[in-house]
Order: sequence, then C-alpha cells, then structure tokens
Amino acid sequence: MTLVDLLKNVGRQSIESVGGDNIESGDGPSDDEFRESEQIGNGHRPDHPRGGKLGGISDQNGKREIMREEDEKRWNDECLFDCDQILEDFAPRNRIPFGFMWCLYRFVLSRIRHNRSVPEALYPTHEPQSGRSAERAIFTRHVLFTRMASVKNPPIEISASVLGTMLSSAAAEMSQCPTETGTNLSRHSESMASGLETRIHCEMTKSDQRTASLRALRLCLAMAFLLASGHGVCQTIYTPAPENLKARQEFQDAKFGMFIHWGVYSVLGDGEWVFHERKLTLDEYNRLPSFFDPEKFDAKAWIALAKAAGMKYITITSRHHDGFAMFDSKVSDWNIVQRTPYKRDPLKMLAEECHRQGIKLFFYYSQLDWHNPDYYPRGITNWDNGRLNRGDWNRYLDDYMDGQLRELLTNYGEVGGIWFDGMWDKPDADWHLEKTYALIHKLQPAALIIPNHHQSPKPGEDVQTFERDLPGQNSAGFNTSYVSAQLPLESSDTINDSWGFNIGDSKYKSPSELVSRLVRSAGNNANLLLNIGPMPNGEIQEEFVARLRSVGQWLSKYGESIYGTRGGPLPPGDWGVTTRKENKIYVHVLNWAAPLLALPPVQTRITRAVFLSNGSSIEFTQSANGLILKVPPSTGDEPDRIILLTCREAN
Ligand code: FHN
Repeated sequence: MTLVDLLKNVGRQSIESVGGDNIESGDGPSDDEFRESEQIGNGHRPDHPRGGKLGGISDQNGKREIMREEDEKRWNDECLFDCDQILEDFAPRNRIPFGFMWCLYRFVLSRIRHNRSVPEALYPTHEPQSGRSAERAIFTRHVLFTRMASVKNPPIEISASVLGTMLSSAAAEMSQCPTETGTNLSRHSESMASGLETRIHCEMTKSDQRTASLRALRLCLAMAFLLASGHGVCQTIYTPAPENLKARQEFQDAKFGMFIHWGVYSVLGDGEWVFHERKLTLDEYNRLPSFFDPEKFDAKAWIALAKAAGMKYITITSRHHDGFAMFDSKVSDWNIVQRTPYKRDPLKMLAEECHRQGIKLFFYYSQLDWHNPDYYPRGITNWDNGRLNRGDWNRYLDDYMDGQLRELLTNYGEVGGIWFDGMWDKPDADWHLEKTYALIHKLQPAALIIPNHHQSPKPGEDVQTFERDLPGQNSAGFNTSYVSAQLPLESSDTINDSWGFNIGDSKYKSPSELVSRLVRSAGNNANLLLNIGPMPNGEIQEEFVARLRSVGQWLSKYGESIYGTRGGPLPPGDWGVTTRKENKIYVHVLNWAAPLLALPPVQTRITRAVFLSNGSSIEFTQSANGLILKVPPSTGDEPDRIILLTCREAN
C-alpha cells in the first residue's frame, strides 16, 4: 500500500466517521465571544448553554478548558487523519527529528482551529440583560429549543444531551421571569422563533462550508509536513532501478533455486537452532567453530548438483541466528576464517564458481543474532546464554549488520540479492530497514532484497517469499496471507523437515512430491527455493543428491512448462495448476483420477492440445462456459501429466 492508498483509506474512514453521525455539540464560542458572554453573564450563570457541556463552568479556566478540551478532542478525533499511523509506517529514520516535525505540525494545527460556534442568532452577543426584552429572549430560546427537541431534524445539529441541558437552563431562566403571563409571550415568541430558525440555517451552512475547507486544509498540511520533513511520499516510495527490474524478470524466469543452510551448527547434526534448542551458553557454543573444518567442501560439486537439479540460483546462509559469519568478515572475528581450523572463505569460492557457471548467488543474512551483545533489547527467542544484559541496538544495526552487508556486496562480485530472516524475533523494533535497503540498492542496484519477515512487503523490497507455504496459503501459520501483485514471489521448503544438517531427520519428501511442490509453486506464480543442509565436512548427504538429481531429470524433460513461465491463466486447484508462456498454456494435472477434466473458460482460442510427455493429441472442447480436456490415464509414476494447449495468441 502506497502512502497515497493509505491516506485514501484512512481519509475515507475519517471522512465517513465525520460525515456520518451528528457530531456537533454546540462547540465553544471563540475566545473573544466567550469573554463577551461572560460579561453578558456577569453573574456567572454557570449553566449558560454556551458553556459547552453547560456544566462545570466553575472558574474561568476550568469552564473554558472543559468546553474547549472536549470539543478539541472530538475535533481532533474526527478531523485529523490517523497521522500517527501514516507517519509510523512511512517515517524513515534519522532525518529531521520526527518529534520536532510532529510538534510543529500540531502547533500550526491548533493555530488554525475553526470554531463552529453556536449560531450567533441563538445567543445574540448584545442581548438585553433584564426587563421584558430579556425575558422575551429567554422565552424565545425556550420555545426554539422545545421545537428543536420535538422535530426529527432540528435546524442545528445538536446532540440530544446538549439540547437537554440547554432546555433545562432555558427553563431555569424562565422560572426567574417575574411577571408577564405566558399566553401573549408565547404568541410573540412563536413568530420570533421561526425567524430565528431560518437565520440559524444559513449560518450553519456557511459554517459547514468552512468546516469542509478546513478539513481539506488540514490534509494538505499533513502532506506538506510529511514532504517537508523528508517523511514525504517520494522519499519512501522505492523506485527499483532498471537493472533491478530486469533482475526481477530473470528471477521469475529462473523458477527453481537451491537453499543452503550450512554453518558451525552443522557439527552437532541437530539442525540450525541447536544453540537455542539446547539453551547453550555463549562459552559452550563458542567451542563449536574449532570443530568445523569442512575439508570436503567443493564449490564446484555443490554448483554442479544445483545445475543437475535444474536449479538456476543458490541462496546460502552467510550467517544464521548464531551470528557466525561463514565468510571473511572484518566487522567481527566471530567468523569462519578467524575462528575455525578451516580458515578459508567458502562464500568466496562459491561466488567465483557461480560466476563461472552462470548461477546467481544470493546471501541469506539473519537479522536476528543470539551471539552479539548489541542485539539488545533481546527478542521473543531470547534465553539467558550469558550475554550481558545491555547493548547498543543502533550500533548493532548501523555498524555491525550494515558493515557486514557492505562486505558481502563488495567482496564477492555480482550478488543476486540478500535474503533476510529473523526480523520476526522483534517485529515491532525499528530495524532501520530503509537505511539498510538503501545501502544494498546503492552498492548493487540489481541485487534483490528478499525479506522473510512474514509480513506484507515494505518499501525497498524486491521479492515476497513464503516459508514452507504457497503464496497466501499460510498453512504454516506464520506467513502473511497478503500476496503482492507486483513483486516476484518465492516459496521456500525443505527436502526433509530440517533446514540445517540434522542427522536424525529422515522424513524425506519423495521426488514426485518435490516435483509437485515445484509445479504448484510455478502454478501460483512463485519460485521454489528448495533447501539442503550440507554435512559439517562439506559433503551433501546422498538422500538430498538423489532427490535433486531426479527433479533435475524431470525438469530436463518438462522444463519448458516451468522455466520462463508465469502462473495461470486458470486459478490453481486441488486437481492441479496451469502455467503460461507466450501463446502456450501448460495444464499440470497433479491430482485427478477421472478421464475428463472440466476447467473454467480460457479467454484465448485454443488451436491444439497435446500430451507433453509424448506429443500425442488430446481431445478437448472449448466454450465460453469452460474447457473440457480428455486426460491421458495416469501411469502412477509420473507426478504431473502435462497437457500443452497452443493458443491463437499469447495469454
Ligand atoms: O529460524 C529460521 C530457520 O532456521 C530457517 O532459516 C527458516 C528458513 O526460511 N527461517 C526461519 C524460520 O522462520
């Protein structure tokens, strides 16, 4: 949602609320009018109707304040858009102190208050204080109020409670009238009252126009201040560079990537959360790097396996939640070169081999850090691992994190992008995202920022990724159900149940399940980032290798129905999904036993249907009501029966 949308939404809400119910309750008189009325009152008639809620006018300020305050609050509630929300969302950091801008804005706002005073006609400022005409005036008011209370739409929008009080005070005044009989007074006031009504009407309409123009003025003011204080729309709306947009296209065409969770935690063969799961202390975990010596690590072999699997890019953990840098970092010695016997930088070797073999390399980077003392205040996954109970959050973000991101985007050649994770540990913290994202886009404009924060996309982000889920499904329970219509989509998953090497996890998905997972992602217009957790010696366990090779074999035959396609044109279903490319539609029958498959209508005219596995013709009927395909029988070992529909024009 751009700021504009947000404003539209917030604005629409507030205008509705403003426009909707009757709100005015005889707002307080302007300062000088008030002073005047007090003089009029010179007897301090506490329940004088102009006293706002008419009550509690005990002393000058109290009376004055009570009235103004509640009016002020209602005005603010009704007239002001939810600026807090707007600015919270969009206010970038460390610019002109936001607080200062806000106070300035509020100050100006309070200077341009529009008092929708009770119509002059109701309480003429120069009203006679005593004698017959004073009585007449009081009586007239009484008549008028009685009338207003009795009719459905009184001439002035006054809430019942205020009206009630004004009536009782007029009655109170009435009771003080000494002599004249009621009858001829009433006759006189009836005519007075109707004259008053019309005058009140035109006063009210004039003031409504004033209110409306004031609201518009306030909105412009809010926008002006946002822009002036550098919190403007143009500041936070992210405009991806042309090379970034090109990279997004290539990313979407790639469709299949290898996710690699590898780190010193692999030594314990119990997944990447072992530090947390076993509630180890820093001293205990600090021993692990000395056991990490992946002498069998072979970047060529890893990339060869990715290519054999049909994967077009690799995303590897440059550092996970244990904060351990799997690269040569000068920002901290808690890294593979300085703290392990291996003393080499595997990311450097991988980057060089990826560039050689034309595979894009992305770096997974954990924002969450269970090791660095400056990751403070701690987050939802915190446990007492011996870290000091204090730290400098800004230093962690600006020096440590941005420092390492600068190294990754400077020392490893062209990088496909940064895959962030862990922000969900402190979802409401100020992560300086705009600053960090701007740094990445400056250092490598084509680099894609892929945040696994499980929230809807934020300015500066280039891809929306869903963990262990298809876009919007949220069966894993922690993903957002919001699916961006603009950004490329990605879905990440494991081959067994673990991300990091887990010696005890043999819940491997079958090759068919993995193919269907890839096809369903493509049918939902998303890439699949399929994970391996290499062993501590650098080798990749056979169960992963075999499954990846078989997926690669499938892609070598049916890759045209995946690579370079987009999801659709038909919505995904249990039966299967469709992918499309130029004038071709691939119907992926994943879970359908019946011989005929009835599908929703396809807009373009289909000229031919063939079974992709053997090129045999497929019978079909196409009408405005739908498309019926004769599905070839399943042989049981193919995960996906693909029917290629050739259309007269591109979809
Ligand atoms: O905690 C991590 C987990 O270890 C793994 O990295 C996955 C990968 O998407 N993300 C986090 C869980 O949401």
